Amino acid sequence: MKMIFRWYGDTDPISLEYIRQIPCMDGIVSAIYDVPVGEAWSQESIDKMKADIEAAGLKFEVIESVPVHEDIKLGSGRCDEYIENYKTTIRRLGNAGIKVICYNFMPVFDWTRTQLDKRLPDGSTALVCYNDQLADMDPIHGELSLPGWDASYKKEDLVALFEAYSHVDEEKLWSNLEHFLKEIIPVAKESGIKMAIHPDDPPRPIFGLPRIITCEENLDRFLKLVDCEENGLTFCVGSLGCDAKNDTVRLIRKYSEMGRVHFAHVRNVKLLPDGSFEESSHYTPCGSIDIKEIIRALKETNFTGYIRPDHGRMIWGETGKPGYGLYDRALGAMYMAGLWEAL
Ligand code: CS2
Ligand code: MN
Repeated sequence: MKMIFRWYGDTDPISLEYIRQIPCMDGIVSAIYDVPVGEAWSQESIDKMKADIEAAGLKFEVIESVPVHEDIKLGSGRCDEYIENYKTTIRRLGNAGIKVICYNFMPVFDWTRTQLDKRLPDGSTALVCYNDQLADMDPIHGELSLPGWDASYKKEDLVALFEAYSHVDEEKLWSNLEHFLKEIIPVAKESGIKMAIHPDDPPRPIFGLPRIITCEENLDRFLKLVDCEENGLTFCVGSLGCDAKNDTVRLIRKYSEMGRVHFAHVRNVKLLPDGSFEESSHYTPCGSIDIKEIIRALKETNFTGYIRPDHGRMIWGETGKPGYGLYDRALGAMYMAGLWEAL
């Protein structure tokens, strides 16, 4: 496995120098953030990011994410043009030596939580998703108070998007995904890149919007849409694991054995009886997922892909981007590296 760390580019309060000081770190996973969704990334900005990361003594081989424009997920509007732009970005990333691209196919919202700074008994803060609070949120009729997303959409854009998605059920979303994959996977193959879809987080429909990358049956279906290595997974343990029906240890073993896991996101969550969840430290006793068995499954299937600590708590007085502080993610990375070494 190759351990990498998510970095948000020049505006990230965490420097590349600090990341390099985490002993097990091989490289960085990042993205070009100043390009509107749907437009192609310039070769220049990709090459500059790579040069900056390499100058800091780290590798740059994984992207998270190249976002998929809503028109592609809806299969309408400027869909074809945006797919062509996506292919251009893939080719340019291939030119720069990128090996894996993480992306997701969640309508409108990426990860969803009800609070980003819930204080845990030990004084740290974490991201949480409480079902009763989620049920009270209504991005269309109520105040849009979705933590982490308030600034991303204007109210009128959201209303239009929800209206557009009212004509897209799960089956339509599947066929739009299939069309997208049939277009881009051959380009990824030519470019030496493996695509790695990220599961929906949480893995169930929210606000009436369809979600399909959620469970074993659907992951099997996804992999068969285009049945080749380049059509693979970002196995996000914490996203899939916040549905108690997903046996993440068995699933990661299964898909890693098939050679279809190119990127693993590892974090722990504490599941509550009503299906709500709180993010916890990576350390197995702190959450509901057996992280030690996750690492064992990867080890025993000879996993050679990339792995990163996913969200961390805020500890030791750190402030910054929720889920993406330095300290707890560094602890998580070292915990995983320690398990790997011991195995
Ligand atoms: C990430 C996702 O922060 C997170 O939870 O795992 O936002 C992830 O970057 C995207 O879903 C991938 O496209
Ligand atoms: Mn993830």
